[in-house]
Amino acid sequence: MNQSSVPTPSKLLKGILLSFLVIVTLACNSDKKEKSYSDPADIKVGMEMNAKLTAPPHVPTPTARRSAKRLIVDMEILEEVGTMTDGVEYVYWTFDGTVPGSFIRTKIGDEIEFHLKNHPDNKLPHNIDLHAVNGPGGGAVSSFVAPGHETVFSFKVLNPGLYVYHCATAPVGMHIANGMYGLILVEPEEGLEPVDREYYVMQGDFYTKGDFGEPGLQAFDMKKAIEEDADYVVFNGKVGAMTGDNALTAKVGETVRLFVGNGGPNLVSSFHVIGEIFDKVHMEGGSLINENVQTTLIPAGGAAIVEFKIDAPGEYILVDHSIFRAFNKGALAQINATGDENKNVYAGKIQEGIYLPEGGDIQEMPISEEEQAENAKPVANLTFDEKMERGKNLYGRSCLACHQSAGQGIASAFPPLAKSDYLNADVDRAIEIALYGKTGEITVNGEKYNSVMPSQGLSDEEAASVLTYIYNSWDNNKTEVTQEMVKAQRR
Ligand code: HEC
Ligand SMILES: [Cu+2]
Repeated sequence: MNQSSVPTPSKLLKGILLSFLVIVTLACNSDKKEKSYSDPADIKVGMEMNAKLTAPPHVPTPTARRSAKRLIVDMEILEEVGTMTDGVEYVYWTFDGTVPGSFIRTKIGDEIEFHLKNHPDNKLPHNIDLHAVNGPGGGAVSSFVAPGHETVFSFKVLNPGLYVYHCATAPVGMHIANGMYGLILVEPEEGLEPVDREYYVMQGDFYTKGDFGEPGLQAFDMKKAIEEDADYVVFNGKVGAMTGDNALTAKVGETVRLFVGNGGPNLVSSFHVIGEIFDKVHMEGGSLINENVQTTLIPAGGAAIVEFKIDAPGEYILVDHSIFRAFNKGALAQINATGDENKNVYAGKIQEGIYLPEGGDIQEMPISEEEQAENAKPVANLTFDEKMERGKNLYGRSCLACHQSAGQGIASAFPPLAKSDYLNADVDRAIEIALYGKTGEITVNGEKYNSVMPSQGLSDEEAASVLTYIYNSWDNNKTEVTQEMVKAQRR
């Protein structure tokens, strides 16, 4: 054996020390964002500060440039009637009057002094369970508060991430189903990376005595809630909270960050933005970042932070990709992006042809015998206002997906109903189309369309309402369509 190859004890020690040094330096170099604390519980807090809370879809300003503080959070619980969708009202139970409740933005090490007030007009006691709390019930145990009272409790935020808060008063499911949830963000010491826009979006499922769209003040339905048979699945508490005039906005070239939560109470969200790929997802709202994601799963009582850059102008649609929820239960929101086109990224339509595998015949929407019987039932004539209300609702359910939110249509595919010369020229023809669909070439406002509109299976009353709504919107000629006019066009 060659003696020199056996290290002496002193050589061995040197070797160990050296490699240890290398490891330590490497570790230090790779961890540039070195933490200034070893245990977040030891972070000293500075002066007291009142938290600025925001209503959805807005979020408070970043905390990167401030130190940890004693942060006073003030929240008021309100039970009040709100709008679920046009013509449908619901008694929401809320944190600060909105669903979801106010967004709370904190920084790791902050000591939160939480003031929870239960308005004297409220009927029930409530409390709050914040998933950002390390402590019994996430604060629920200390925050139980009767109407006309205020409770104060405090906690220190130790784990960076995006967390759900919710009411946890029995029956817990009912308090959550009525809208008692929101998000609290705990930023890391260095803050989140700066972006151009941040928004607050939270999904929730609702259970009403009447089915989707049934007008009036709708009561909570416990049986449907237990069976997880949701009538509404919505973003930010109602159908259309972020569509049309309320759509979120962004500009081409900007980076957008969405703080997305899911209050449940029951359903898991397959969160997707049509036309975008998430450059980054902070999975489950925690520290793990995934890249290049199409759809991210957001559990009930969970959250995610998604980030993307807007590369092309247009409408981007936020959906729960359990897709009937999006088009039939309300889980749909919109980002309108303005700016210059970038043909490199999206060239638009470069060729157009017609493909009609079924020979171009009008396709019938499948319609059950029950529905047929329902449609044949005579209904009392509605007033103009009633028709407008019902029509708007029906438009959102049956026509919007193709003809778009303001009747503007989609170029080369779906003709506009807004200021449509074709529509305004002949009401009987429009009734026939609403009843039986349409195929073959037509010209609307100088543009040719040659496509298929499937039959919509409308009752006389529905056709009269939706057409009255369309004729009395978007600069059309204000025709009022009656059930008699519809009957006359039935084949
Ligand atoms: C699946 C998509 C789709 C849906 C849903 C739909 N339409 Fe259409 N609609 C079309 C297409 C496509 C045409 C053009 C047909 C053609 O080229 O012959 C059209 C044409 C029309 C026209 C005549 C053209 C114009 O612009 O004035 C009217 C009126 C109309 N639709 C009303 C309605 C109403 C009312 C509803 C809801 C009850 C509805 N549509 C739902 C696709 C749709
Ligand atoms: Cu409650």
